Amino acid sequence: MDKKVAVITGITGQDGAYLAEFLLKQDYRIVGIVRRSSHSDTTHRLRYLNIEQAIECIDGDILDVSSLCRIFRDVQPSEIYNFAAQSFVKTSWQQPLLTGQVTGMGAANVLEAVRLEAPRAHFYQASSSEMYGLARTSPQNEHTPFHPRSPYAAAKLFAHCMTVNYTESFGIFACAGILFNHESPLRGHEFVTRKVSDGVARIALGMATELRMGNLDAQRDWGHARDYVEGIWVMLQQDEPDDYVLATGEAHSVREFVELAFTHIGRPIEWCGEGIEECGIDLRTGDVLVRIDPQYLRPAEVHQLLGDPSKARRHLGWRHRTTFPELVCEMVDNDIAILRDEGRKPRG
Ligand code: NAP
Ligand code: F7E
Repeated sequence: MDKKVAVITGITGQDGAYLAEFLLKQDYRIVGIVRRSSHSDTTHRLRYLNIEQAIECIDGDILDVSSLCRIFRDVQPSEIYNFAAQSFVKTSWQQPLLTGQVTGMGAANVLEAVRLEAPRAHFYQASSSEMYGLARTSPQNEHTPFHPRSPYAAAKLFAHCMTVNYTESFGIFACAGILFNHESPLRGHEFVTRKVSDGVARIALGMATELRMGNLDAQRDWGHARDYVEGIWVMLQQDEPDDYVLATGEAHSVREFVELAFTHIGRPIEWCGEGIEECGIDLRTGDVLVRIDPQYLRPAEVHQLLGDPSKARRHLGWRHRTTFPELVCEMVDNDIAILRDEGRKPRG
């Protein structure tokens, strides 16, 4: 039997890399769309997972429909995963139009290329729990109304609606996974979990003395990216397209994440002060390890997100495996290992 062929946009990102690793184990041929960059090391996550050589990377950009049409025509994929996006919420206030173009219109471009060149392919859109924003009810499920709070969330909502519309209008098999935050050692350093795991690792190794944070009281439903890409794949194996929430069903605050990370390196902290005067103090030495820095606050915060993944459990048989403490410890241990390795490399 011929191999199944998957095209992944955003393959150089966290989810693209983990999905590629998973699909290789299912014996897929994998084509990754990689945008042009002036530096050569865009595939470091694929290398970290030791799969770089097994992937066919093709130049393309989701802002350029002609590149998408060319690739879909040549490759004739059975499955298309659209992960490409400007995905950092904070940046979306500084670059709202670019975020709208890439995260919103970019998805519409991919859908249009699917309609024109690969109408029988199964399509996945990376929708986001950020679309719930100022949610009216908790936990959030597939029926919860959306209230986007950032240009990123507004762009994702446009892409989400277009995905539903392409199924309803053209009969395209298009699924949107509404995914709550998922993290890993491959997470970008600007996101809060990786910022904390890297910062705490540096403090553990004596390479830094403090960590500067924004809103410690924000709560998120954090899972592990490796678990979530399996749920994404199962969505595209169903007989009918549908939308699913993937989440753990547990919310934790940024504060809890920070506390667990410091406890893990044997330097538990206690909190003192209020507002931007608040700080985290090392229980043993009395040193200030965490400070609040207003530059990390957002113009409009999403205070709490908590997902209800029961539809995915019922219909797809999916559930997360990695617990919150396991995630925190894995990320901190990984950053300690990376920093130690860098320290061992010869200089020059
Ligand atoms: P990520 O690590 O930020 O990866 C984003 C990817 O998009 C990168 O490969 C990036 O390429 C690529 N990209 C950006 N602009 C592009 C363009 N114009 N053309 C082609 N590729 C472009 O994101 P992630 O965490 O893996 O998330 C994957 C998707 O799921 C994103 O759409 C994100 O918004 C969504 N999502 C993520 C979460 C989460 O918690 N991780 C939750 C819900 C939804 P470069 O490497 O060249 O920058
Ligand atoms: O922030 C708070 C911040 O940037 C989480 C993306 O993958 O998930 C992600 O979006 C929370 C926010 O992720 C800092 O204010 C406090 O409340 O890690 P984040 P995000 O905004 O939730 C969704 C589902 C996506 O779809 C997105 O693509 O943490 N926070 N202090 C901080 N955040 C950051 N980045 N840095 C801080 O110092």
